[in-house]
Amino acid sequence: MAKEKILVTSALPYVNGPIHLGHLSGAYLPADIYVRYKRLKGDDIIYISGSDEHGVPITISADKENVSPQVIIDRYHKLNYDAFEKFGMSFDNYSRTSLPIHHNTAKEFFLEFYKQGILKEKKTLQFYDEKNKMFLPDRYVEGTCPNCGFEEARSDECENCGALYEPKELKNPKSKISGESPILKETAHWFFPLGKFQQRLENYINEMNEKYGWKENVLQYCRGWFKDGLKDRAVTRDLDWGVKVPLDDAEGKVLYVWFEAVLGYISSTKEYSEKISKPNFWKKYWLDQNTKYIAFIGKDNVVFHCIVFPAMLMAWNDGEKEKYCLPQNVPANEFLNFEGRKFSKSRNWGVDAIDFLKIFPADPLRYTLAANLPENRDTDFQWKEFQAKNNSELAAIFGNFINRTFTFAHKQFKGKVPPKGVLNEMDKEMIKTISEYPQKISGYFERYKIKKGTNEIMNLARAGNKYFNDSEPWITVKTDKEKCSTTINICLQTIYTLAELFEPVLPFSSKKIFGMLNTELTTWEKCGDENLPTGHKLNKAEILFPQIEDKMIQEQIDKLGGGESKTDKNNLISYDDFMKTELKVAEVIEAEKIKKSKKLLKLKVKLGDEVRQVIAGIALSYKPEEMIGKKVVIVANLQPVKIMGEESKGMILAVENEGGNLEVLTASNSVKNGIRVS
Ligand code: B3M
Ligand code: ZN
Repeated sequence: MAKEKILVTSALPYVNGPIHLGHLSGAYLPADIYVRYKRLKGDDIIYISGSDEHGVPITISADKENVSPQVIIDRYHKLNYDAFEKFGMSFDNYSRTSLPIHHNTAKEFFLEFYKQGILKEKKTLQFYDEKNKMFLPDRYVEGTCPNCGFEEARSDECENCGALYEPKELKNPKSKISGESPILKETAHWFFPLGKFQQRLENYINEMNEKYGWKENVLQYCRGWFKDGLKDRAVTRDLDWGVKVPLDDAEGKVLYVWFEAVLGYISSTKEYSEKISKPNFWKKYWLDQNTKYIAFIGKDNVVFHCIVFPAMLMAWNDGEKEKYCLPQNVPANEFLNFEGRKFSKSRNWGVDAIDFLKIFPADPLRYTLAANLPENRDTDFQWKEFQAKNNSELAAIFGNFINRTFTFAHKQFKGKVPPKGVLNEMDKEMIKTISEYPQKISGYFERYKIKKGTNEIMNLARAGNKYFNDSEPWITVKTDKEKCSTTINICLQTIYTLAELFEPVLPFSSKKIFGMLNTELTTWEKCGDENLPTGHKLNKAEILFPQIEDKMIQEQIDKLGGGESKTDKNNLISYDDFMKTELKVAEVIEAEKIKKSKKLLKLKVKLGDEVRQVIAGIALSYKPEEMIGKKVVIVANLQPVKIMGEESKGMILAVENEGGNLEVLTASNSVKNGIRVS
């Protein structure tokens, strides 16, 4: 097969905190496995990423700690860089968007669009904090979503229902800095005409999908955006941290973080070119329409990589200068949850990559994550499963196969690869399997099915163990030494193949195995039964995957969720405090949907003689008619509130189940309405 020229990028993580396991399994591990695999195939590939060091996520973290943004980015850039290194990420370059090379690249793009006349300057009303004399972009304002009633919605976008709106539509806006209600003040911004590119973007995505098969989840997101119609997007913000808008009349304005962050892929490649003293090297990848550009991201970044960034590149390519390649595929992953819930720093739920890697080696984590990647749906990390993957698969299957084979080779054949004799059917079958395996795994990795590929490689280790068992070398060593010699030869060749195929997933262990085999890793294609010549000297075997004891896992589980609330006495409430909350059983007698809301149901419930109205965010999990007759538990003495114009007196208790649906807590029919839960 002809060698490919490939450019791979992984999303640039915001450096407002440490990356956690969810990040690793979204945009990093799958990319690294793909890149390592492609390198072994001998393709011409470059792998690029870096830190996203601008934007409101950074300035808010800095404000919280009362330090400058520079302190935050320096701290977390280093921390994440180290975590990635320990995890075995094999970036060719890991840059920072605060570098001059990036600022210049971003300004160049802005100015090109400005000169082309496609940026529109518009006056808009923006939230402004009068106390602190500053505009409040993006996450600096929180309020109630005008569409679904979600109370932590951002100034122009709701994370809960995905609605986009004008800041003036947000209800009860509060400044995150002063806590006060901001005013709306006029300010001018530059807008990129996304709508103008809609047709071309649709054509581009359709064409790429037809040629290269895009993931269904990614196509769904894009179609959703197209259906709503693409609108002009402001590409500047009133902030002083970021890439300054390169125009005279733009004091106090920077480029919108997303506008410049995606260009970070280009500037990181440029930085690499400078590091290797070949300043034009980046052009070889970016400025060739035949480059296979693959952008690995998490699902929350789809719109920016499939719509905004391609539109920007199209706009640049419309100009007089060089032409950039667009992403050929964007294999975005869904999310990884942690022990059944979303990762949450504030609730101490999850584990940071760097903390994990201080206790456990990288390969068992890489394997556990790879075997369970959220490729098509959200998946879950569980400590016990991590332990089982290490002990019952890596150690008991793969490690055991290597150990028993090496033990035989050293004890019976003086630590040398013994010759093959006459082959029986089982031997021939095993040789056929190992020579076919690389192509089989390629079939998965080429289509970004990393999870399936990883699990299939472990199946080869299973097949190796079975072959060992069925060949009974512990018997043939006494009865038929030539047979025994054949078995051990084929097992060693299988180990070679496994070490090669597992290199992308288990790079550290693979390296050790090649050390044990006293040879080097060559290329993906070179698999089969002739890699280790007869008489080749082997090194001593070492334990690759030490057992992870229950105690170590339990210690980790005990840390979860606890944190402050567990140790901090102040978070405990007294019996009297608890009794202040009146939980009561209430029967639902009427239920209807609230118009304009996907999530809310309006319920009439009966508590003894009293009938009252309660608004509940359960419409995605229950049809109105399913609720009628249910005896639910409500917080009965909650202050009444208005949700989307409807009064709500009380709150219904519900839990989220494994599938992410809500289940309301109910009492049986024999319990009377209005009775207190205690
Ligand atoms: N920094 C979002 C994130 O960290 C954003 C990605 C940028 S990719 C150019 O999740
Ligand atoms: Zn909403």
